Amino acid sequence: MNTPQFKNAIVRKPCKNMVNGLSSANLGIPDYDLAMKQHQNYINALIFCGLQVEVLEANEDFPDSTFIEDIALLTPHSAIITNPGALSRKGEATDVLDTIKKYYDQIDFIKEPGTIEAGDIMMVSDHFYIGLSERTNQEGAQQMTSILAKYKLGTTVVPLKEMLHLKTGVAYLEHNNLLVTGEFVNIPVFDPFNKLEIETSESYAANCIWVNDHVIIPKGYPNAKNTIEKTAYKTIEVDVSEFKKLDGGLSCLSLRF
Ligand code: CIR
Repeated sequence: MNTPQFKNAIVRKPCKNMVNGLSSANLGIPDYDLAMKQHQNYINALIFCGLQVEVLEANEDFPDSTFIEDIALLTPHSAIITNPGALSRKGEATDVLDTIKKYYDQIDFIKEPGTIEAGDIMMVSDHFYIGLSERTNQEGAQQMTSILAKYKLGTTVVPLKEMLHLKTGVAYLEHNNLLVTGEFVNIPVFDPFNKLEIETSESYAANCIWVNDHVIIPKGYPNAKNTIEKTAYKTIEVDVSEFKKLDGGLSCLSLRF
């Protein structure tokens, strides 16, 4: 399997209206000023890992728009603009399209009645695992499968029971290593991987990102950190407490390609 090297990332600054973002976390209202600082630290970590980071201005019309991962899947071959399942997030990609066009000639779109949020899509080389969730439906997964097939990219569908998105509970760290927690620990579809289990009390740390052989992890999860470091990765901790209040994690905050 090829190990990718990411060169670019696109992020979007949090908006003040993030206090009205979707949430089931019960952790209180996010502090916008602190979120801005944490977002800058996140950008710095991506830069440290060698990425060129394009920073988009906030969009107050969409409280969850800082979670830019969900609105597009950027593969080495094409960009696919998703159709979020959350009503308040539909249309979130519109003002990002021009930026994506700078990097991609080939752009495909998921259309109604298909819905999909890219937090439900995990890339493993030229294969993509697609979570079926409250945000991603069969039709959305089917459309995504057909689009990816044009580029000889395969898919496997993974039904979710509890988690918001697939990548809320799994993260591919390359070299066949897969972080897993909760409902994903024992499902056979992930048996071919070397599973690194994250205990339930630290499950938030299962959403971390591999970026060019560093792993960016959320601050405050010592056992997860230890597990990842034991598998020979260098970790970078970033505090994302204000995004956790909106059910968002490290992967959600960027498009990496
Ligand atoms: C939402 O519910 O859509 C946002 N509050 C959080 C999105 C997190 N995105 C992700 O897991 N990829």
